[in-house]
Amino acid sequence: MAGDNTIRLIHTSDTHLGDDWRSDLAEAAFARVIDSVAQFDADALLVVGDVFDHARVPDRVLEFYLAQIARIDRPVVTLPGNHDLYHEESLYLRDPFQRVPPNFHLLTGSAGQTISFPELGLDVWGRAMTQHNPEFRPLENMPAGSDDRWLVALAHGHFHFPEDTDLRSSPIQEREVMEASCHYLALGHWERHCEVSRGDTSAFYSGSPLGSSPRSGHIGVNVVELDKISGVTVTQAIVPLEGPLSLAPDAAAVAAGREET
Ligand SMILES: [Mn+2]
Repeated sequence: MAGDNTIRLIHTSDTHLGDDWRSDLAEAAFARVIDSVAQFDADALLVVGDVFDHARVPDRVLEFYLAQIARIDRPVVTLPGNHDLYHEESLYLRDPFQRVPPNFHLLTGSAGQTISFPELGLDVWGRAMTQHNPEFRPLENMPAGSDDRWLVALAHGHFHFPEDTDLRSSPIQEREVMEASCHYLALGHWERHCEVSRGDTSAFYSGSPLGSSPRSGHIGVNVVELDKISGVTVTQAIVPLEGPLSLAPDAAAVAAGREET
């Protein structure tokens, strides 16, 4: 099963904007994520939770996020995580989010929500986290996929390996990944890049831009190819924080990044 077109997505998470310790660095890293969307000619950007470090970040930081999104003309889908929960006191309900760029999309449905991009043949699904506890299951209620559209699921939570005996908050179980109906499962919550594909489901943590890069002074993002012939291919791209970006992907850097996984 696959979509009947070919698209490319950039997947990131855990940008922690407004981090009290290294706010400037977190912002520089996210600006570079935005640059990478154009560099890799991606069709959309996925930001899978913990976009902001805590609920009290100043409005300036929220405005920074939206201004960065406004720099590109591709859809940007944001999923709230445990640092930026979606509830009645959520930062996503504050004033700056009353004036969002047209390409900004926020998953707000706590029981699950699909945002469709017909021009891309793409459905993006996710559950907005309202509480970070063992009862919240990020993959619960994922809809069935269709035969002619890509289904990409966003989930912010903790993947449980078979040897993990204690149940963590926002758990994601191996069986749930294996049985997931999506073509690609874009995960957030972990700092590091990590593949947790099971069965026919391609599932990856992007890691945070800075935490996932094996090279200092660089960021890592996941480049996700959804190809109607070859299916799903995920590559970790390593992008320098400063300096010009080449228009073509840096193949050597991409290869170096993969060795670290
Ligand atoms: Mn988290």
